[in-house]
Parts: sequence; structure tokens; C-alpha cells
Amino acid sequence: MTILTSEQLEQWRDDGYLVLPGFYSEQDTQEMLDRAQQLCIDFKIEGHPLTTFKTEADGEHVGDDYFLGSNDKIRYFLEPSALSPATPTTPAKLLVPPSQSINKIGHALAPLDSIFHKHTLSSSRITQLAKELGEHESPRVLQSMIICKQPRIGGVVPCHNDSTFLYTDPPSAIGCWIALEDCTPDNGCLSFLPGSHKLSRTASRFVRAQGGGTTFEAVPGIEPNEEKWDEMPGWRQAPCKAGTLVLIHGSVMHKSPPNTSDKSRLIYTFHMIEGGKGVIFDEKNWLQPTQDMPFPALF
Ligand SMILES: O=C(O)CCC(=O)C(=O)O
Repeated sequence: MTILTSEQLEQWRDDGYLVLPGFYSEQDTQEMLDRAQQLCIDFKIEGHPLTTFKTEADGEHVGDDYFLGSNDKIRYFLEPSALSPATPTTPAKLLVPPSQSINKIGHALAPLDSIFHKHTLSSSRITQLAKELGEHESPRVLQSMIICKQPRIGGVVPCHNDSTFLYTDPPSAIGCWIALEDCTPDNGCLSFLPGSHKLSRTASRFVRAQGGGTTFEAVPGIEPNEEKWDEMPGWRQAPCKAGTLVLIHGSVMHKSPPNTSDKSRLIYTFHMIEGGKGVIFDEKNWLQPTQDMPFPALF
């Protein structure tokens, strides 16, 4: 079984991302979609700490214990606009039904959920894909999650590269992003700046802050880019059908707009980092393996 043509490999190296339509069969995609929808239906707000998934776009980044301790759990992070703002006298309240309030569910779906395990760690096609890419000697899987992008309230994902958030020395992250539903400009498909992985330097990394929470820290010896990525010409949208797998190089700049439509945009994603070759994943990173759950090896 060969997955990638030489043209696709060349495109991956040139662009820093690669769209693979029909990577998963209709049946496999439906199985993951059913499971993702069931996880949303099963969500109970009672006892939840109301942790929202905030990015820089919200002026603040998520970083409480519920988030930082999620490497070996299946936890729910809420869409900021699904909640009314808390005041000194009134706690925040959900403005939509719980199943529609979720921004993402993670970060251990691949190791813990039997359906996502089957289509990630036990998938011969994923293993073959990683081997054909040839970027990792010993790939480890981490941050496996569902991103919901809910109808009308699903928020923006600002321009970023993934190695900032899953930092290794040297950078080695690659994302596998799988559309479980059709993704369009209206419901928030991805956009990429092709070739930016060759220019962008990971000069800052997302870490656990010393006093608690999270922050960004400069990577010693790496000069930050001067480019204003978001304003550069050449951005390309990547609309795709359910079942498509999009490969994302850890240095490529990408983003997604809010979901302004009435259609949901459920996706499943996980990342791979190099677990060999002397590549370091250190204890500063926001996501930490535990003794009971190290990042699983793909092969
Ligand atoms: O799903 C999205 O809209 C954004 C995902 C993304 O940026 C990522 O996985 O790095």
C-alpha cells in the first residue's frame, strides 16, 4: 500500500501542508463523526469548571489545571461566547445547550477512546503515511482532540504555527487534521500561507508559567521573524470534504475564521513529534506526558 505520490511529497515539501481527499473511507469517517457527536451529547455541565478555550484573539490564553492536566484525559473546553460573562456577584452561565457549547474535546482521544484509537494508533494507513513522509524516525502521538467550531458561535483560530504550541528542540511537530464534516469558508475551513514553513522561525513557545497558568517564552538564540504573516499575499483556503486528511507542517502559518453559518464543522486532529534522534520535549511545555500515559509511539 502506497499513500503518497511523488508529486504529493513534492507539494508537501514546497507548501508545508498537503490536502489528502478521501484519506478515510465514508464508513470510517461516519464512525468518527458519530463518536464525536455522541461525546458532545454526553457532555454534562454540572461540576465542569467552565474552562473555555481562549486564544490570543480573546486577549488571554487558557491555562488552568483542568487544561494543563488533560494529557491523559478526555476533557471538554468551552467556546468563550457560549457563556455569559461572570460578574463579582453572578457566575458565568451557559447561553446555549451544553452539547453546542463545546469548542474542543481532548487531549487523549487517540489513547483512550476506542474509535479514535482505531483510526489513529491502530491505523495502518496513518503508520504508512508517517513512514512515507519520512520526517520522523520514531513518531509520538500527542494532543489528540475534536475541534467543534459550532454553528454561529465557533470562534476564529488566529494565524499561528504549531511548533510554538508543541515545542521540541529542534522543532518537529506535524499535524494530522481530519474533516469529519464538509469544511467550507462559511463554516471555518483552514487557510494556509504556502511555503511559510521555510521562512518562519519558532522564536516563541507556549509554556507553563512559573506562578501557574500559561505564557509565551522566547526561544534562546532564535531571532523572531519580522514578517506580518497575516497581511502577506498568497494565503490559500483549503475547503475540503468529510474524510479528507490535511497534513500540517509545524512551521507553516495557518488559521481558520469563525463559523458564521448554521452548519457545524466537526474535525478530529492529532499531532506527531519526533521521539528519537536526540530531539528534546522538555518539562516547560504546557502539555506534559505522565508516567501512566507517555506520548504513545506510532511505530
Ligand atoms: O481546526 C481549526 O480550525 C484550527 C486547527 C489548527 O490550527 C491546528 O490544528 O493547528
